[in-house]
Amino acid sequence: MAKDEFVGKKSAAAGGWGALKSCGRRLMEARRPLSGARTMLKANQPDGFDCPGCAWGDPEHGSSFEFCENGVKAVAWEATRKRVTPDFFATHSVTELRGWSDYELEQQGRLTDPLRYDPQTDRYHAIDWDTAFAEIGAALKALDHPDRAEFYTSGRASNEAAFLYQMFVRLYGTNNFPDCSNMCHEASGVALIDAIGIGKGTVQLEDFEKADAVFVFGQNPGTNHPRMLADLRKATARGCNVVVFNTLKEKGLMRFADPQNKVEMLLGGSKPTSTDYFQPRLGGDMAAVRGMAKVVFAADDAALAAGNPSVLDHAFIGQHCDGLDDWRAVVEATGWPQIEEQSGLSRAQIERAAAVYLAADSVIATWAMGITQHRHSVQTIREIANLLFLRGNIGREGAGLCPVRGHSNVQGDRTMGIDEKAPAALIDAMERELGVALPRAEGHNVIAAIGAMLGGSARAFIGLGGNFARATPDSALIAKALMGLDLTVNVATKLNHSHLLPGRKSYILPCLGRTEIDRNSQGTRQIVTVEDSMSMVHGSGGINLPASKALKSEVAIIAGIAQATVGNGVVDWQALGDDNDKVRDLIGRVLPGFADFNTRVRQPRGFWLRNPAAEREWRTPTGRANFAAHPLPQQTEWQRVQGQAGRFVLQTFRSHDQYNTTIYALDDRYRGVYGERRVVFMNADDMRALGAETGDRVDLTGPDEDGVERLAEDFRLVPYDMPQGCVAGYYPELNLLVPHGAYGEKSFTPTLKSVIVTIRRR
Ligand SMILES: Nc1nc2c(c(=O)[nH]1)N[C@H]1C(S)=C(S)[C@@H](COP(=O)(O)OP(=O)(O)OC[C@H]3O[C@@H](n4cnc5c(=O)[nH]c(N)nc54)[C@H](O)[C@@H]3O)O[C@H]1N2
Ligand SMILES: Nc1nc2c(c(=O)[nH]1)N[C@H]1C(S)=C(S)[C@@H](COP(=O)(O)OP(=O)(O)OC[C@H]3O[C@@H](n4cnc5c(=O)[nH]c(N)nc54)[C@H](O)[C@@H]3O)O[C@H]1N2
Ligand SMILES: [Mo]
Repeated sequence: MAKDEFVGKKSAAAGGWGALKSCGRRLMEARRPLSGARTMLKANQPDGFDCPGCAWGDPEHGSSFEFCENGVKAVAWEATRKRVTPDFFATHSVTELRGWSDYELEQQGRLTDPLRYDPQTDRYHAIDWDTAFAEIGAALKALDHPDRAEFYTSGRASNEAAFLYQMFVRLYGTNNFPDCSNMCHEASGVALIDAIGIGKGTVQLEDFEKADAVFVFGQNPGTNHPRMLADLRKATARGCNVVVFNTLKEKGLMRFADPQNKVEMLLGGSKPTSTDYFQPRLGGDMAAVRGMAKVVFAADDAALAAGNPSVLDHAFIGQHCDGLDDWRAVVEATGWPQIEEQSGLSRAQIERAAAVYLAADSVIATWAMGITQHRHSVQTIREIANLLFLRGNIGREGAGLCPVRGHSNVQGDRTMGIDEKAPAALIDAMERELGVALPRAEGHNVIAAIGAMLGGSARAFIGLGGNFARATPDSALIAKALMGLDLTVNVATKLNHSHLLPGRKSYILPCLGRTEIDRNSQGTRQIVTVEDSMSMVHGSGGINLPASKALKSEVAIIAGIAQATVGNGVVDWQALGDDNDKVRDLIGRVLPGFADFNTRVRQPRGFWLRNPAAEREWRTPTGRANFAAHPLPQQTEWQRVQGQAGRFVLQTFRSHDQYNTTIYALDDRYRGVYGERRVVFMNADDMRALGAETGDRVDLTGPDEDGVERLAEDFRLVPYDMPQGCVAGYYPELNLLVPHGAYGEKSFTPTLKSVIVTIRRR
């Protein structure tokens, strides 16, 4: 095959027939194609299940169906006909399976039975649930301190599962809750708590119908939040400006053909999703926003000098904000050369963006991983909040801050108390309810958990979903560390690499997926609940038959482990594990905003968790919304490598055919890459400087200041519309290049979007 054969046509627009064709293919792979189609009609409907694809909100007057291509993939993935039975492990040793790719493991299907690792045979064997629980409980009790165990959570876990899990772990005696959120929107939480008193967005879906301008920072909704495209395109159609800041030209942020629009599908049309597109260098957004603020302040000076009214919302600032003068001084002290160099945008481009901001009465800012996975992410998000405060763009219709979450219930899991920082109010409420003292010392986040594993002080790992070994930085080191533990337990739907790195004792506990019917011992159908990016809490009930009779719900599995570990003295685990209504009653007694939980969540769209900041009530120490006066970074990673031949800043992101570490297929249609994941996207001039052509093979080396050699071999170059000095490639293949010692200031999120690498031709 020609060396560049994997590079093909990019789609003309996101969505469209390509999306529908892909849906059809996925549904055919599901257990029964028709049941697959019927399944999708229940996605995000009042009497159906919450789509496990993403955390975008559901509209009030939903179209007859409310899902997207990638939602179909997520659902079909769970509804596959294929099974990983105990026979599978009789055929394949764990060492052999470690040599398989993420994609190959994924293809094997759903786990069917609880399994225990046998080091003698190097195989997993079936085991009964009670024995598994008893052995796991005994191993946890045998540790010399509860802090020796790390309790990981992935953001698909339901509210009920997450609540029980944190209660069990705290009764056991630790706050070690590394979770996927630490690698995801942690910076948003940290920044927003200080800025507005709550670590969540203030925007609801309806606000997108009322905004005059939406700024989309560091996000690829065409792949990761496809339903957002319909809202963006509706916005541009009614004259709202959508301004994109993205290092790469992403198809979905340019044009979108809505598969749910019949006329458009027949005529083959598509509509724009944005009105301006700026391509900052990696890590350059803070400088870009600062530049916009400079323009706004200058416009204000000019307005006042001309005897016109101020362009700032002084009524809002005076009544609600603190710290404007300090920030304004920092902004004025920042020079244009630094702004232009860090952002990679010209002053004229930034002036254009600022003009859109100034012309809009109501502005929304959204962002995702392109903003949160840098060293100075918290500062960048504060800068975005500052900009919105200037014109009172928060706490009113059509305006506000909107971090677009990742996993479908990652926001809910934090609400439920999956939080290593052990907030005092939560612990107080739990102690009141349970009548016993709980640990208050801060536990481990992902970075601390990795440190404890590598250092040897951690002895056990329990994973409630997810794929810790592949999602974390330094995946090669983590793999070794996991295998050195006394105990590893994974509650999962499908086999992944984290399961193949067994500690001395190791278990895989297979659970029901969200699309499957969950019946308790009385035969009653249970629902779980989740919270979306807009703080709507809704119910979710599965409609498919479970993949195997032996599966248990996550709630039942957690209750089983808990009972075997901490006993029934304080909590009747059996009763809770068998009845999600009882768990919800308990949540209602402990967590604010959840009173009458069982009734309210059964209303068609669920209920909104009140967000004080959305009503201009600021639960900050100052009682006000706070401007932050951070200097720009001394140097961005881009500035550190600039001018050095062969050195680049690498961002690791998602292809169109993956869900985090789950690889559905090997294509990335919108970026024109087919059948190949080991690629590096690079500016064409940078490729010429390397003397390289499309498809040429390269090796990448990561940072080695800590003495660790980080090498990713044999990747192929693809020219792409992006700034020079910046490159991009897929997660999780490149995680072994990301040093666990490099993380965001205050957020401790690994710098997954700014890794300094050296690239050499092979
Ligand atoms: N189908 C599908 N849906 C998903 C997921 C999935 O894997 N597949 N994952 C879910 C999860 S957990 C999450 S967190 C979200 C992730 O959603 P996204 O944040 O959209 O995910 P990424 O693929 O990491 O894309 C990062 C985007 O930011 C841009 N970017 C990177 N660095 C910078 C920068 O410094 N500045 C700017 N302005 N742009 C930058 C990249 O070019 C890219 O377009 O999606 C969720 N939904
Ligand atoms: N280099 C790089 N690394 C990253 C990122 C990046 O952009 N670049 N993004 C980070 C982000 S934003 C995130 S959120 C993390 C994600 O990290 P994780 O949440 O740990 O990873 P996932 O790939 O989402 O987990 C997939 C596994 O979850 C299990 N699973 C699926 N559904 C269920 C269920 O319903 N119940 C249970 N118990 N298990 C289930 C399956 O076994 C599947 O193999 O990765 C982070 N890592
Ligand atoms: Mo995420």
